[in-house]
Amino acid sequence: MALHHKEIAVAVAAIACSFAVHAEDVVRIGHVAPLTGAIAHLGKDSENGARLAIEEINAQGLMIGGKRITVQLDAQDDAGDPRTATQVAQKLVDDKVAGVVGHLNSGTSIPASRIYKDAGIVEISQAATNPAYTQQGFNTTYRVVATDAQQGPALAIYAGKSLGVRTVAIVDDSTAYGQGLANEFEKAAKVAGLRVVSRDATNDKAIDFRAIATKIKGENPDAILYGGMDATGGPFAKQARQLGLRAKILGGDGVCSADLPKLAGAAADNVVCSEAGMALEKMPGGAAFARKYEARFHQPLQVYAPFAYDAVYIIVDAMKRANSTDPAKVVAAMPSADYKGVIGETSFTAQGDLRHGAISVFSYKDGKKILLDVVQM
Ligand code: ABU
Repeated sequence: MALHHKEIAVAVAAIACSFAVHAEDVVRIGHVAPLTGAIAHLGKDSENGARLAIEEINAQGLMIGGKRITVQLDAQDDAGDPRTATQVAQKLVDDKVAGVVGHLNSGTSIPASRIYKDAGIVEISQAATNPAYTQQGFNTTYRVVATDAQQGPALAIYAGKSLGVRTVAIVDDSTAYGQGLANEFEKAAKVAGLRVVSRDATNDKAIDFRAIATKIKGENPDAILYGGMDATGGPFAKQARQLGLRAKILGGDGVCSADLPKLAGAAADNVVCSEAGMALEKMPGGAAFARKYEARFHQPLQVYAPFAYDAVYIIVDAMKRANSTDPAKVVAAMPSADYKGVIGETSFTAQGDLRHGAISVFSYKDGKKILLDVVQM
């Protein structure tokens, strides 16, 4: 039967209306990390954490402002590259995300943060530890990990007191993170009475560390602080062992992954590293989170998944308290965040740092990461 013009117009209007309602009810949350390159495994781990949170939130059903909201993950790859990070940040602004979990690296989080600040969109880094990230005076910039101004001293004090280290060489990967951690460690080591015998720099794409390791072997330090990620820290530890260095290798959270033993081989047993948060086994929801994560993704979590997971919930919690998904209202709700999640209770200083951070110290034995100590900040 043929439809009249009026009936067709009503049908078209109804379809258009249903699309409009659907579009309004979808809220995007961005996630940014390196999904390509040498630390893609860390980026994917973080993305998995964010994805898990969003799947749960949608399954539970989210009502905001009297409307049913579906949260969509806007997952982006910045390749750990500062220039790509700013392009990706602009894409997320153009996508009209309500908030961003990211970026993973300090060297990407810092340049991207200005773009989110100018757009009035909250950014919660799941991993960036360089102190400068939150020192820019932006009301949109937050993180759910401790800073290297806490991690560096915790490592130096642990090395001096618990490992009996008296002399230390320092190597960094010339990134904002690696260099920043090395600086903070160096200051604290000197205060703790350790003697810093040398300072060297490599880069985050390096694969051959034999020249630096050979030079340090001649200096015979008790330990070497490596400021960088596991993709270079693992081979550094492995090559140092092959050259016969006896020094302990100290690293920060970038080194302290589940994959380190794959990258360092047996030399992982010579590594002592820290995480800029509570150890998974001590987190209130850590064990349950690890089970859920492994059931969903069929792999062990690396480091940052629980932090990205809670960061999504913190943004959604801000939406609920604001009763709005408007980014400006989400930003306005962030200073009063007090969220109890997997990583513990998260509330922020006026600057956007954690009010109550922790640093956890680990070693490796037979390919397994072992908790040595937790320092509350
Ligand atoms: N915190 C280590 C990995 C992320 C960063 O670049 O800070």
